[in-house]
Amino acid sequence: CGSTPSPSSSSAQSSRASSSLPQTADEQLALVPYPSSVVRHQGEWELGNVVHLEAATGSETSLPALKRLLADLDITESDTAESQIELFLVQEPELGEEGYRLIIDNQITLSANTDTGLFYAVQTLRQLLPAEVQASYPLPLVDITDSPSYPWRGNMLDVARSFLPADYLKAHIERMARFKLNRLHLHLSDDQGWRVEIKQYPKLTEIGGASAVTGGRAGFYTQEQIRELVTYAEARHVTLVPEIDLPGHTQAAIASYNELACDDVTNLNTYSGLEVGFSKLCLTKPEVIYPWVENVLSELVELFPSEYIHIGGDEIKDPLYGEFIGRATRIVADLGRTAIAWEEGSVADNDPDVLLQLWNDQYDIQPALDRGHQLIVSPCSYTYFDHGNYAGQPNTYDWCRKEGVPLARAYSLDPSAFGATVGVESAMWSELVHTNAVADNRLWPRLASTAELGWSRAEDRDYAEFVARLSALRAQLDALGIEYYREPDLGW
Ligand code: TNX
Repeated sequence: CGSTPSPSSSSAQSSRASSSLPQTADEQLALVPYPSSVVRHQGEWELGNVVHLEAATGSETSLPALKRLLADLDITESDTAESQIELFLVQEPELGEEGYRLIIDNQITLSANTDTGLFYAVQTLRQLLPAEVQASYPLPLVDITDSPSYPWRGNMLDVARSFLPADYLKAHIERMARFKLNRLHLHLSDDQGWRVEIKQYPKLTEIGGASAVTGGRAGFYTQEQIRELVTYAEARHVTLVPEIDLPGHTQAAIASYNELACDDVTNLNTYSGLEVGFSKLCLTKPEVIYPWVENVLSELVELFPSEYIHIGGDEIKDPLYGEFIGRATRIVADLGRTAIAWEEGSVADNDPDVLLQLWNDQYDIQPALDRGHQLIVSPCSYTYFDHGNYAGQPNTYDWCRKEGVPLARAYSLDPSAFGATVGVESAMWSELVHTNAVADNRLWPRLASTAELGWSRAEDRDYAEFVARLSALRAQLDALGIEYYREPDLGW
């Protein structure tokens, strides 16, 4: 048993290696997202079924992640094993906060400036290995140096129209982490439902939490569940970014606390339809709504350590809208955090550190860019995964793009084309997504393209290569239990 160091080590960029390794026809390694630099050497090295781990202090999430990987492959640990995997912290400014180096020669060496970087090195190692237990684990001789293009590599789940149980979120966080995605934006409130327990306003979940879109699931996360999810996500370097959608999309809140609506509003019931843009907090009752907004957001920041708190701001017309957004973003700032608003919020007088989330491909965001705002790029014709994997897919929307958002389209987004951006986020609205299986179908494999858009350099992206690499990772998605769409481009 043990390891077999390879005799040869030419430093060719890419060289012929054994077909037992997961790699594509043009010999790219089957990695998604593809690393910034991959130097291949001829030959292989075999990881034994018993390994010796050397881990520096500071690997508090990466070492457990490595141990999970080894356990999944029935690889055990022994101090006397010949195969060695070493994790250690370095100081290499070019690797940044999230970058890492992974060297496979006569051992496996993972190094990074941070535990986050080491965690991503482990994810890369995982993709180089088979998804299931095997008799042996041959690996390519390789020197990978890798770091992301953008700090924000996100996915939004609308859990408000139709609820997704906490167990699904956990599985989803793990799946995201495998592809180095690091922001899970939770759309926690909308007309059809309120999904997070707020102790000062119990009716939000008693009434708003019991409602959902027709055919969808009701429910809510208790504060205890949120805390558990936050801890789980932190161990996977995923930040949970909460959104309370204000001042529109608030029928569930209004049905729970009628005083939030103007006195002439007659519809004070919960709502299960598909319309948008009909409900709003009563902006002419500042003495009622602002204390409520402050109280809700202050409980929210207690629950979510995220630097950013999303206040929504989409699809609502009101003469006092701009003033509301300005006040709401300042409430967030007073709580020590930074607000995010959907693009419409750019009309308000916000501090330039407020992030704007662009969703309409045609929106004129330039004035906000000129004022120094940065964007999360989510143009609907590329990133709205409630749109079909193909034109006419049942139970999908097509209002933004008649042809739907096939994988090739999703992959063709250039996040830098919209101006200063912190990164990219795909969005799964759930008016028409009512089960875990349908959520999987809408999210995968397209979310792998979001991951690559957020990580790799635009000039390195090639759809044919991406497809070949992702196709080779099918067993990894299967092992995660993902009920993905069988994308013909991938041969699935
Ligand atoms: C637009 S784009 C919405 C959501 C809907 C979605 C359906 C945006 C910020 N809001 O309220 O769920 O379209 O595709």
